[in-house]
Amino acid sequence: MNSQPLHEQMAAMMKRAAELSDEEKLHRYNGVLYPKLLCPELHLKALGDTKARPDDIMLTAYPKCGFNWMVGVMKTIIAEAAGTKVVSEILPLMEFLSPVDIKKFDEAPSPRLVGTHMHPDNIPVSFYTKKTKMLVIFRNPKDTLVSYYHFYNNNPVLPSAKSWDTFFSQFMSGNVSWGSYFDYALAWEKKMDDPNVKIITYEELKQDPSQGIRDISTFFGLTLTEDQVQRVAEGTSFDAMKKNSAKTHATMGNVFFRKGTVGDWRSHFTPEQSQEMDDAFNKHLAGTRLGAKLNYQQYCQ
Ligand code: PPS
Repeated sequence: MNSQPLHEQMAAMMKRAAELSDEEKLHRYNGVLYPKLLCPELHLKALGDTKARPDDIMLTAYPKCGFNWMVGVMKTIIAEAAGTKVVSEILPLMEFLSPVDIKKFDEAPSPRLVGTHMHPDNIPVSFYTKKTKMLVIFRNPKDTLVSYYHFYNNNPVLPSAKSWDTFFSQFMSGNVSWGSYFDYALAWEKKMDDPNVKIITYEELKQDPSQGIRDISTFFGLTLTEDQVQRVAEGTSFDAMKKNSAKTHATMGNVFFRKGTVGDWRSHFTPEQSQEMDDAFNKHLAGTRLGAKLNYQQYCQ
């Protein structure tokens, strides 16, 4: 929405971030923490006015679950799919939009690519009433926590994590930006039967990117040949996206594309922390369909 070049937008944001103390960087809105510079109250209040359309392409994820990967996949699918002209792009996240940006969003031609980290109950209601298709990407909570820890330490708009142990406790209690992983997961679990919602996991996409890309394109009604599927897979591998990240994410490229692996938690968690996460998973998600889809035993134990 912003017509300024990306590197200039980024530089301006970093300058404003440097003027804030860690304590000033987050604020609460309706009980949930958000980065103040990116999601000021004015923007969060205005979000509810956003008018969805049935042909919007919505990508949604809890922070650090693979949102930017999905953006790359979706953009490449759209570019490859025959006859598809893209798109008004409202990214990175709709909660960053000012009221003026929301007006531009309302006027943008279809189809629009939109994204959000908002809890599903806080996604503007029109995305449900208009039956917009939403792709949700999940990641196992241990790797999500590790990725978030590094992001706090390397993204100037967020406060730096005081220590690993402190950040671990904050994540477990939901005192991180965009709130609790488990609240978020439980809310999507309730929507798993909605035909307009598709949940995929970081781990399944990592294991078989081509199948993930076929499933995603089918969900959005976009047809790809096998050659196109392979091109999307190659163009959106971690290495390819990291290599291109100075163009797509300016100075923050190496921060958004950090390591891109499954199981990094093993070099961070103490046995006690691992047990605490296992207990939380069992309490909240064991026995649920989303819990089964996350394949916790395989990736987290
Ligand atoms: S954000 O800032 O909340 O939107 O972060 P998000 O993009 O959701 O997640 C960042 C993590 O996704 C990894 N990533 C990838 N993994 C595999 N393949 C590709 N192409 C890819 N692109 C991004 C990124 O490296 C972050 O994970 P970590 O574990 O920190 O490396």
